[in-house]
Amino acid sequence: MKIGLVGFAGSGKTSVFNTMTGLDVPTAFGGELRLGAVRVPDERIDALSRIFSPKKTTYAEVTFCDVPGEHGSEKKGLSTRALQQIREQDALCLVLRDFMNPALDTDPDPMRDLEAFQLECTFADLDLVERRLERMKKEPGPKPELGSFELMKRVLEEGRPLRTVPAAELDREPLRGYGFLTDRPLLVALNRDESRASQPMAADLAERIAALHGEGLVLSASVEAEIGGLEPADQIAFLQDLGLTESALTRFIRTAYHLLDLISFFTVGADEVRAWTIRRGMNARQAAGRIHSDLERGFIRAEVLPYAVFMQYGSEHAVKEAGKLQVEGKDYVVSDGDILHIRFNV
Ligand SMILES: Nc1nc2c(ncn2[C@@H]2O[C@H](COP(=O)(O)OP(=O)(O)O)[C@@H](O)[C@H]2O)c(=O)[nH]1
Ligand SMILES: [Mg+2]
Repeated sequence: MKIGLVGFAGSGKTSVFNTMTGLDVPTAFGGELRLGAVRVPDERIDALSRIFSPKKTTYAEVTFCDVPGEHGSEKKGLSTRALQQIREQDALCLVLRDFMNPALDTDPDPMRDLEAFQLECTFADLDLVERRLERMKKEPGPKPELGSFELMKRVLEEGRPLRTVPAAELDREPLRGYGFLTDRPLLVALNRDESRASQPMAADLAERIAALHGEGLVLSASVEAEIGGLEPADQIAFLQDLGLTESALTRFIRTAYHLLDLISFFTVGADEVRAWTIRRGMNARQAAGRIHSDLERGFIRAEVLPYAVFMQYGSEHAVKEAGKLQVEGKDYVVSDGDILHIRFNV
């Protein structure tokens, strides 16, 4: 699962990528595509780790990808290669510039950049849809996808992203291989300079993002970079000076995680407290398979302990005494925050 940091050159993608991954990629224009694993902060794991004092604590991770977003041949728009790289991402995080960048000759205008990006993605999708429709017309025999493609053409011609079409109206399953850009989950990060980091997003921009069925948030890559280099005690004072209460990074990473429809279940013990990532809707047996294929193959049952219940009783023993331990079969749909013990036999 990859989340692509996308957008135009100079918007701060590499800066955001560096603060999240702790890497130190040069923030020059262009550059290469980079991948970085990012730990998903989770207070529940912090709390479980305090209780179990395990030898090892493991957080969930997501992969972020810094997509250079080079311009096309006419020095504007995105190049074919950039669009192809964006197509390979599971979710898109559009970084919009809202600070003066001396290397660019235009003032920041996030709405302009949002519309430009949205338009490029729409054209790229429309191009795919139209070409496929042309081919379908020439092919003999049944065309089960015709209705879907005609619907997508109408939606895109109206300037709407495909992600706004409800699942009941468009069957995504046969469309997976196409990699439609406007169907990807979208997170819009407005990248501000320090002085305006605490101001909320302008209402018109927030409304536009909502209309595109995206999620929006404000951050400042330069603030995040500075926080990263400070001692914890200094971090709070630094944030307060800027009118902020917390780093935006935690919220950013968590939002991206949920955008992918990912949830975490936990395993606990003296050796390790660990968060595991699954897609929402997976059952106990599939979840067991994330831990080890033996657990999936030899699955017998899952002992389930929702995090909130565990915290209410304070220990596994107390939960059992109270008769609150759930014993579930393979079809049980795992919830975010479930603590699982898989019983298996191979
Ligand atoms: N003032 C300010 N400058 C930033 C911020 N984020 C990035 N920059 C600067 O903008 C320039 C381009 O940033 P970079 O991360 O390379 O953008 P990219 O082309 O989207 O990867 C660099 O000089 C950064 O230092 C920010 O939040 N505030
Ligand atoms: Mg860059």
